[in-house]
Amino acid sequence: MKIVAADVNVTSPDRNFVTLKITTDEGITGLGDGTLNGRELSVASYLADHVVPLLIGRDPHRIEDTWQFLYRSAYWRRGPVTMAAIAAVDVALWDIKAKAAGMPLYQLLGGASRAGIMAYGHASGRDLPELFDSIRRHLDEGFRSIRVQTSVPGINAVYGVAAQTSVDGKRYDYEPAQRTALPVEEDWDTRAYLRHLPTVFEAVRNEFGPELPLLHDGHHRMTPIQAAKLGKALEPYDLFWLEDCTPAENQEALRLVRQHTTTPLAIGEVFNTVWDYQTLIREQLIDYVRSAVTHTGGITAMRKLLDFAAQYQIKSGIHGPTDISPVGMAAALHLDLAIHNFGIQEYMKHGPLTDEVFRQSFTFTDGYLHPGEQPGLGVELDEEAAARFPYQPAYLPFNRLQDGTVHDW
Ligand code: EZ4
Ligand code: CO
Repeated sequence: MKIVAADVNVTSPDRNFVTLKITTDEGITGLGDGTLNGRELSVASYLADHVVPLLIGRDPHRIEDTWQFLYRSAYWRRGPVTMAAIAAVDVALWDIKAKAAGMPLYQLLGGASRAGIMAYGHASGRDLPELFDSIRRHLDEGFRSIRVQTSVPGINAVYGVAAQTSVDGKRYDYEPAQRTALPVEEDWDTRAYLRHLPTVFEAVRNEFGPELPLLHDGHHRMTPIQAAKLGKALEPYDLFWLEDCTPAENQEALRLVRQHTTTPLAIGEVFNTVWDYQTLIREQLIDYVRSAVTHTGGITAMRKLLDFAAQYQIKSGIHGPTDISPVGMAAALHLDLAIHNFGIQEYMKHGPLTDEVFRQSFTFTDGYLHPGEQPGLGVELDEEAAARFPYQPAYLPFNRLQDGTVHDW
């Protein structure tokens, strides 16, 4: 087989998505997700300008060779734009291989290791009544694990709270990127957050009991000692995980957090290679790997990363926000089903327009996702529908402290 075409599609139903479609001389096509929230056009350009010309004429079955060729021949290593572009190619090639085999992709990855994929949803509220309603709604929808985010007294806009007014009026669940010409400015106060959050988890445990797995995302805002303090304060409420408690650049920060708390730690949604985890995994400083298939070089690289983690009893918690397209989600689901060290899968439902553009075969039943039995990934791109939603600039917000200092968002 030979690759005869590779086309980059940028579309904005509900939000922006970058999709690579690879076509073979046998008429089989494969899809890959290259969406990088707020920086979509950079990946589209990296693909169209530098990757597509290299793909034409190659054998689509040679996935490992193509991955190594794209990674090593660029000379410049890593980085989210490069790794998202490589992921788009890698996932499209796996889609093609599985379609050629007439099997759902998870079969080529070793077959199912479980019946379904436990997913967690995003509950949030500006106050406790609103948060409890949101948790109940998620339970009604079937979720059996729930992430909890709330507003904090004294802070106007906090990451993860869906009911905060959005500038464009279009938040369909919690989508932090907004279609504005400039990034929206939010505010932050770590001490106010540290005082408030344990009271929220105490109230949630009192209302919903001890069994429900609860998660929380610190979204990179604490120093190591603050994160250690929060982890300790949350121990009575038995979190499934505390995510991104410190900024991701410094792996050694997790040593300090780890020394002080038994709250399980998850990190990695902004990482893009196994190297970002070297210390974290080898020293067993984390419990869950949060990378997205889309931002980490695709299935080929994620499989190796998760196999490395497995040697240390560290499990998967693959990133699955709305900025991962249905194609990227499908790739995650096939991997989740096949690997042994599966932990949990993040699942935020996409908006209705996204579902018009991407036809999907996955199911969500009683809290468990399944990628379905279609050959390949099980996702089709409706290019006519996609063309109705041209790219719209959108940015993630940023934070300033009370005195005006820019803070991690
Ligand atoms: O803010 O994907 O755990 N999920 C998250 C996400 C991220 C967005 C950024 O694009 O932290 O909501
Ligand atoms: Co996160």
